[in-house]
Amino acid sequence: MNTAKSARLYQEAQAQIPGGVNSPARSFKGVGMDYPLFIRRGQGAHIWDADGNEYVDFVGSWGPLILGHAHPRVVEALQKAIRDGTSFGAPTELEVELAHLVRQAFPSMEMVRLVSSGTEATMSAVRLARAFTGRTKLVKFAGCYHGHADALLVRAGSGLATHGIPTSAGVPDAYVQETLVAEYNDLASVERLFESYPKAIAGVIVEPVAGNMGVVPPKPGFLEGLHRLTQEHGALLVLDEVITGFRIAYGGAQERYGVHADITCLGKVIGGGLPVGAYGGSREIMAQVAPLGPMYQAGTLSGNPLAVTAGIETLKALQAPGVYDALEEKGARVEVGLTAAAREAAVPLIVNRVGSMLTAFFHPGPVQTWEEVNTSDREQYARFFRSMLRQGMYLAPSQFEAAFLSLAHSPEDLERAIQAAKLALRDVAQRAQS
Ligand code: HOZ
Repeated sequence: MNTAKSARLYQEAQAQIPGGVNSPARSFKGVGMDYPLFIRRGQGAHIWDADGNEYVDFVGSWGPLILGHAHPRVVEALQKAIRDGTSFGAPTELEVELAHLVRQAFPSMEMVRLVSSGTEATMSAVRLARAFTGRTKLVKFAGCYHGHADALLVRAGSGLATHGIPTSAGVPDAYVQETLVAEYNDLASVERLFESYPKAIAGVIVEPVAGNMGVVPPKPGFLEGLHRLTQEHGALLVLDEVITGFRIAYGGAQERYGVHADITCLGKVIGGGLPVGAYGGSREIMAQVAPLGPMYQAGTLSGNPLAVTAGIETLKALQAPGVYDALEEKGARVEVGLTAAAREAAVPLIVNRVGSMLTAFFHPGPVQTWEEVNTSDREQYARFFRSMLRQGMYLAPSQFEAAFLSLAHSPEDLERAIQAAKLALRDVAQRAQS
């Protein structure tokens, strides 16, 4: 595989952009490669790099592209919308339409504020929980990642876990003191924090299905327990559905698990590949948000007409009958195929999956906590990744991320991926023996 142009672009990028990437998660360092691929275009489930090599894409821009790349419906709507102007910094009818679609899908979001990214959504949600309760402390979970706002970069997953940065430099100690860290899928660890800090905790923020430490589903009762504990202690439950919203069901984890959120954060799929985030909750909570109330949050490009157009078209496409059954089926095919391939190669591997998001952990299993995730064999993942890439399969360059399937992945794409995985796992097994 010739990737000379990516290598050259990386040289140029490094001179101008820290680490040559605009987000650390994109670096290939965690999988032992010298440079990331520079991507030139995508169509359906496929992408092409700067050298013209084609790959089946299992990253999907880290989740937004549930319809696949350059979906005709989204492209056509964007082409029309762009003729009317790209940004007004004023209300538009489109924003009202997207807000309406979001509220229909998430009944707990009686009001919704649109922002431009998942990071903005979670950062604003935390501020809102503090404004509403008049408390300052926040509970988050080790290995969960909620974007890069200061309060949330404590023992975080995703790129921080990949690059061994448990808590970011530059976050003042005073902020770190306000962030309490519990263990995912361990209700007792949350209970202990509520006991230790009575009437001080504003909220608990959680990825209802952890996706940023790789996929870790909630144990039965975990989300319900968080709801009960927050209610008992006068705190708010903030569900970060940036990944799971419109992904694991149209109404996200709230629909799939029947759990209630006080504040919901959305991103990724609601922008259909353009930058949109959102947060929302009951009318009473959202009445805090300026100009209704005293909690300030703003953005020049919030509700941007192009971004909102891509979101609206994506959500409407997801309303077609059978969409989530199809995603479930594709996910199951990959899970079964990978599991069988690992057994055949005698490689300890467990596939964690919820719908169309999944992670193959190089671990004998079960993987239900951050500690278990963290004992996965990252070297084996890296070897697997490199072999898959050579065979035209583009995976996340880290053991601590999810793979995403889209409606565009064909049965042939998935079959090819499973065959490639067989070879890759054999390679992993041979190296393990040598
Ligand atoms: N949430 C994504 C990774 N888990 C973000 C991707 C990025 O940081 O570029």
